[in-house]
Amino acid sequence: MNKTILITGGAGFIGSHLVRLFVNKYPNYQIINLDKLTYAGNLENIADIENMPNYKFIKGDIVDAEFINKLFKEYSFDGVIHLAAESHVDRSITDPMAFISTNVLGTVNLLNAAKESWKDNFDGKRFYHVSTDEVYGALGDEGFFYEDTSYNPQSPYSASKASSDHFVRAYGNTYKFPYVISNCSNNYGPNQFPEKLLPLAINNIKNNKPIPIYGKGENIRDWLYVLDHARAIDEIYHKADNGKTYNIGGHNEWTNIDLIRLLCKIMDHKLGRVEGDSEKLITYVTDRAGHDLRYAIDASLIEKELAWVPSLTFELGLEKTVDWYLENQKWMDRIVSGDYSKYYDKMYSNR
Ligand code: NAD
Ligand code: TDX
Repeated sequence: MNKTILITGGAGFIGSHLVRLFVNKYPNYQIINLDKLTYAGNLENIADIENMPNYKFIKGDIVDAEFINKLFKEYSFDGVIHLAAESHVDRSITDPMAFISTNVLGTVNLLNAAKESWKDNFDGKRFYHVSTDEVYGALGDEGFFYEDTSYNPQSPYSASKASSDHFVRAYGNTYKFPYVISNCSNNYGPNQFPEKLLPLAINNIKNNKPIPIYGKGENIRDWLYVLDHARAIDEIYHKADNGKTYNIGGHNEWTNIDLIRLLCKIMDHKLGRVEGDSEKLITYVTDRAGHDLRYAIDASLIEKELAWVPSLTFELGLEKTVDWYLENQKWMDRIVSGDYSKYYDKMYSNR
């Protein structure tokens, strides 16, 4: 093994795709997946690689500084790719403290442990913080987020991610700590927890339940297939200079309502329904508080400097995604039979 890399949050949606990519692509890396297994963490997401010789799972909480410090002493990591986070905007509106705890304190704990572990020599070491486009705030009808767009977070979730980005850069400036950051747009694909718009809608359409659309459905998101995000992280981890930030996005903006109409059409076809049937499930509900109008990433820097581009068209990616959820009904059933139904009732019954 020529490198030991810690990936945090590897039992979640994006982390599980990244862990699989690294374990398979880099047999000479020892990949340690650290995850607390919150409601969003699911070892089923990575069951196919659990016995690989270069992979190990450790259950643990990044908020527990003592545990994190011990882990760094035990493993002497060469690199950290940090994805563990509370990730759902709606939950951040009802419980901001959990976001401050994991996203801010947890990140600073990892920074401290890495700084201590690497203090004699930063050469060849790297701390990669996986962040979001939401730190830049909301756009109007025009314009894009660039790497130097000022931060203007609008939700407790994005404020916590912005704060953690600031800490990473502050460690870079103050201690010459070796870091990179990327800010990515909305991901979609297999294994996404069904609190998020697309898997929630897929599950509801399948079960003939209302599809809740916040406000008028006019908010715009820029969608990227999850494996393309994982590929971008791989490129940045291996090729970017220290201190760099890259925006990652799909050049793929959709209003929520148009996105859901396209999804309904695909699902009508897959489920053998008459075209237009699933659209009847669309239900407009009370808007999300402080709902950001539009996100749009300018990804030209990563395209130019690292030759990364999305590999899939959106229509193909969405179809693959729908196929995965329909073929993996048991994965969804196990989630929705747990605490999810309590969450769903609380979040949607009064809207
Ligand atoms: P997710 O909610 O699916 O997964 C998060 C994972 O982190 C889970 O496995 C969870 O168990 C783990 N975790 C949470 N708290 C922890 C703690 N205290 N200690 C250890 N592990 C903990 O999230 P995701 O959608 O896969 O997002 C991963 C990262 O990517 C996050 O940092 C998020 O901000 C960022 N991001 C997500 C998107 C998106 O569209 N989903 C877009 C851009 C950036
Ligand atoms: O039931 C819903 N109805 C609805 O209209 C849900 C859950 C969402 N929406 C809207 C809100 C957003 O405009 O759909 C859009 C997408 O919502 P989410 O899936 O909750 O994603 P978003 O809030 O855009 O944030 C996502 O992308 C950026 C991830 O959850 C973040 O972790 C990531 O940083």
